[in-house]
Amino acid sequence: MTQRTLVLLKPDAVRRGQVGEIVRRIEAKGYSLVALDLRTATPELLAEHYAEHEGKPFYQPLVDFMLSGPVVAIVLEGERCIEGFRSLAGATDPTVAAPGTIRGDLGRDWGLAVQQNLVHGSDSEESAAREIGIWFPGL
Ligand code: RTP
Ligand code: MG
Repeated sequence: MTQRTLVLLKPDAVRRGQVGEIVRRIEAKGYSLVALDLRTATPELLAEHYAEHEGKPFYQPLVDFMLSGPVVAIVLEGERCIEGFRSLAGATDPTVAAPGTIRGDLGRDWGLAVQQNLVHGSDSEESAAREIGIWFPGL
């Protein structure tokens, strides 16, 4: 089942020079890049993207973090790539993310680690369609 998913390389990934390493892992897995763009998010765009988290204690810090620098927005295509990319990314918290995963290998374990976890990946077909529409309208 060929799918598309929305991946974000968060501001910590860009700041720390990990974009190439993360894209390398995505390509090594065999997923195709359908779109890739370095851009600065806006509060409006993030309010849509993170609508499900509105009202949670980590919401505003998360939005502030996502506005702290450019992100790389990517659309991937590949066989079961929604679940597959989340597997590549590893658990949300880099402290417990398995070695071999992006967050487990490259994530930092101190400070706001659960927020600064390098990548986002859509979590379902429905989220992927919604998020691709937000970041790449018309794709
Ligand atoms: P993502 O959406 O970024 O792919 O990550 P996820 O599904 O693994 O995590 P999710 O629960 O959707 O949370 C979205 C992002 O919010 C930040 N977060 N902070 N307790 C906390 O401080 C907390 N929990 C989540 C992380 O940046 C997480 O990726
Ligand atoms: Mg999520």
